[in-house]
Parts: sequence; C-alpha cells; structure tokens
Amino acid sequence: MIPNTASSARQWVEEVARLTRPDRVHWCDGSREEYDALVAGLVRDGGLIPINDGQFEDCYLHRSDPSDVARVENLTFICTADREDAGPNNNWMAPDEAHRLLDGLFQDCMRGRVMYVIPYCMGPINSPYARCGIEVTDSAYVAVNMYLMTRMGAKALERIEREGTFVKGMHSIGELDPERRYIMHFPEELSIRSYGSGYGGNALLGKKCHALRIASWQARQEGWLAEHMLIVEIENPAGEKQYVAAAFPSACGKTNLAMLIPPEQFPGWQVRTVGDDIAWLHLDDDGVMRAINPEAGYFGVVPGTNRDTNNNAFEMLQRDAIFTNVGLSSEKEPWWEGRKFGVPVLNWKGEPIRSGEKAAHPNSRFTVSAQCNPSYSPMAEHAAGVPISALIFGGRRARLAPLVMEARDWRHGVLMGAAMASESTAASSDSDNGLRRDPMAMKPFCGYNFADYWKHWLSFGGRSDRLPGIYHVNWFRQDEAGKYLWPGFGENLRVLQWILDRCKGRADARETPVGNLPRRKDLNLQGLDIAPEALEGLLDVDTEGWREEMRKIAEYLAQYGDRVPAELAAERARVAAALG
Ligand code: SAT
Ligand code: MN
Repeated sequence: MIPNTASSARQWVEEVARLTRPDRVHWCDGSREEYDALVAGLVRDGGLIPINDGQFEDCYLHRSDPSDVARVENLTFICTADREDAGPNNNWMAPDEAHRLLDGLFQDCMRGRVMYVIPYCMGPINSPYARCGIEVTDSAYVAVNMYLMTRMGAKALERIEREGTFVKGMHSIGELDPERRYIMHFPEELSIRSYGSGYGGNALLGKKCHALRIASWQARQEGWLAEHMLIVEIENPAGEKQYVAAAFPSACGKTNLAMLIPPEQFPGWQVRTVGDDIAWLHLDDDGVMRAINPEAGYFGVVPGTNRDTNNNAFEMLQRDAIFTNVGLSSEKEPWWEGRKFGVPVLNWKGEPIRSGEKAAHPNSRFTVSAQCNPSYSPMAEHAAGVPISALIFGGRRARLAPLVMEARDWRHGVLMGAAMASESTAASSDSDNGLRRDPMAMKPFCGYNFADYWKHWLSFGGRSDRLPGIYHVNWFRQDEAGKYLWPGFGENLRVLQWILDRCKGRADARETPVGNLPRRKDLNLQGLDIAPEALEGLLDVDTEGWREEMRKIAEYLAQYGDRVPAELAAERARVAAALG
C-alpha cells in the first residue's frame, strides 16, 4: 500500500527517512494480521508481556521506562512565529530554533530500527468533520496503540491521498532520556515533533498533540471547537435520547462518566459512550451543536477500576487490551490498586512488591478499542456526529464548587469554563497536588493563547440561538475530615437527569449570583442514602468564599493582559458585583 512517488505523503515520509535513517520502513495497513504480527514481535523483544490467557484473551502488559510515565508539560512546546500566539498558557520556542534542535535529535536516530508509517483518521472515516494525519515512529508499541485507538491504515491513507493535506507527526523514542525529551507543535505548519518519550499523550500523536493542540488551532480558524471532553448518550425510559459533552482534567473520571451504569432506582435508563476524552464540536446548518469523537479507542486510567466503579470498563479489559505500568498478581494477571481481588506480587517496574508500596503506577493505563466497550454507542460512528444538549465543565475541588450549577447564558458559561480549577493528578509529571486553574480542562492542550481561545468560545454566542446549556459540576467535594460528600459514579446520573430536564425546561432551580442551582426537591434523590448535611453542603453557595474566588479569577485573567476579551472581563465583574 505504499503510495506512488508523486504523493505528498510518500514524499514527506521519504524526507523523514533521509533524516532518521531507519533500517526499514513499514507502511501500516491497519489489518488485524499486521497488529498480531507487531504484537508477536513486541513479545519476542520484551516490549509486551503476555498476561494470563485463561482470563485475559490477547491482553498484554507494557512496562515503560521508569522515567517516562506521564505527559511532560514542562517539555511540551507550541512553536508559533509570534510568541503571543502561543500565550502564557504554553511553553514557546521560535519555530526555526525548535526545528534546529529537533533536526539534530532526529538525525540518524532510527538507525538499527524500523520506521512505522501510520496514516490515521481522527473521526469516522466518512465524516466531513474528521481530519487525517500521518505519524512516523520507531516504536512498535506506539503502532499497536494507534491501531487500537484510531482509525488507521489503508482507509485513512486513501482519504489523505484524496484530500492532499494531513498533519505531519514525527516521533522517536530516542534514548528515552528525560534530558533529551521534547514534545513540539508547529500549528502554522500543521506538524508535530516528539522525541525521547514513549508514553501516552507524548507519543500517541493522534491524541493530545493532533486532536487537541493542533486541532484547536485549526478549529479556531475554521469556526469549530476541539475540546477535552467526553461525549455520552443518555436514553430515558420514554426512549428519548440526549447527548452531553463534559470537560474534566485528566484523571478526574471522564472515562467513568462516559461509561456510567445507571443506579437501581433508574430502571429503563440507558447510558452509552460516544467518546471518553476528546470532542470536536461544530454548529450544523440549523445552529445545532454536533459532536464527533475523533478517537476510536480509550487510553484510560487503570487504578480504581472495578465492577462497582466502572463495570463496563472492567468487562472490556478482558480481551485485546494493552496494560501499561500495572503490577502483576500471583496468577500472572494484571493487578492495580482498587481491583479488589487477587494478590499483587510484582510492581509496575517488575520488581517484587515491598510492603506499603503501590503495585500499579498511579497513571497506569489501559489501551482498548471502543469496539470492546459493552456500552459503545453506534452513534459514535455517525458521520454527522450527535446533537449536544448540554456542555459540562468540572474539576476536582474539595471545597467551594457545588455539586452542580447552571450558567444563566452562553457568556456566563464561558466564564465558568475559563475559571475552572482542579486539584492536580498523576496524569502529568508536573503534578504538585495544589489547585491549579485549568480553563475548560484545556490547560495542557490548547494550542494557542487562552485569551484568543476564550474569544473564540464567546463568538459562538452570536452564531446560534440553539446553543447547548452550560453547567459546572463537582463530584469531589469533601467534608472537613476529607470524606467525599457525594457518592459519585452511577449516582452522577441524578445530576445529569436534572441537567437534561433543565435543557428541556422540565426542572426547577434557584437563582444565585454564581449560577442556577437545584434545590433538594429539584433533584431525583429517590433511594439515595445521603445525609441531609452532606446534601446541604453540596448545594450551598458560600458567598464569602465565592467573592475571594472571583478575586482570584481576576488575578488569573490579568496574566493574559489586554488580550482577554472585554466581554469575559465584564462577565466576571457582573458576577463579582452580584456577590456584593
Ligand atoms: O497520556 S494522555 O495525555 O494520553 C492521558 C491524559 O493525560 O489524559
Ligand atoms: Mn485526557
């Protein structure tokens, strides 16, 4: 399936091969046979370890280099001609300097290695909203992950040849040396260069690098949005289907919410997954916001996954899954904290477990095709995407943010998103357990200046009168003793039900300066065991705390200087004034 010499794809790949000097070039066709052969090769050289075949059919364990276990935000750069276009939210390097640096690293780096060429399509292959790319990589592990997570191979190449444009992604694991590790983006050239890491979002270039950083740039130019959002389908007993898209920072439960299992008190309700991490949102000709999931698989956090927290994920990990950085049990099964059964004997580095030590790395992950998800929605393959009723923002906040609040209008919703904050998690190597501002859960992923991004978000307000409602949720509120006030997981459907009913004008709320909140009676709490004080805490608005929060938001926005849209600053001032 190697394209002819006139093809721009072929010419670019040849150029990369001249720089990197691989022993061999392998164009991936995306077939199952190819996947099996790549897996067999990885098993031979130790890159994948087969795990208990009785229980887990065709499942494998990968142990990454211990220095390479998460995204590296401090080594991730946006390289635009004008530094201001990258903004204070990104590390920046001048494009020619970045190219010089990366050319030096890539030169001859694939000697003795195979170069895999992976044409891929982000989004349903026949969707007008989908976009293609080619990743070249010297990692077979990356190739098999891309097979599970994207639509890759011959079909994608066909589309690339037809369209003539694609995002160019160059990846090498290099020496896996943290001192020689860079994740570089050139949005003006639609290209990505990633060197020195084999992990997740650093290396699977279709995901954060293309579908968020580069795509957010393209989306701004073309009038759509590329967001760090799950997409979920909710069907009520009357057979009414509604869709919501929700943004949470990495490792805050997007996968669990996307695969939610309704509680017992919700007979007849069905929840299906359209996507668990990324949504591309477009306005259609009628002004309806429609979403596609550019991905075709999941790279989900493993620890904590069990039959109670996410039975669908638990089920889908029984076959054709790759586990990265989990421990192994005495039965040679993958083991992680919160799995609830089995005895761990080896930690994620493959060493005997010492007492008190965690078996799985907190950012250990599973890779699995969406086809294995028992709750996968057929609508995820729909070329036109799904109509979105509500957009939800959420963070991990022990204090202040209530269980749920509704923005009074689009502009207020954009402020809610821009003001998001969350406690840090293991998904980034720069985590420090503090609270950080993470606007729209895009802090690590927006490929341009946040001030311009907020302006772009605000512009939708004038483009349609059928926009989705905007909400903010917080499943992570704690009491003074550090105990979670809300049970979370399946019970989150109670909050989603209120949101969806609000969108249909069927539920009540009380107006507060920070947004509209449900009263106890507005929520379906039937059969839920929750203390009245807990509920009170969850639905309370701490006016003094919010005044302080509004001051902090003003300080945060001030970092972006004059570029902050006046409309956003005015909206913040309006809320602050309403708080008195
Ligand atoms: O490593 S990834 O960036 O793909 C996972 C995440 O942090 O969301
Ligand atoms: Mn993510």
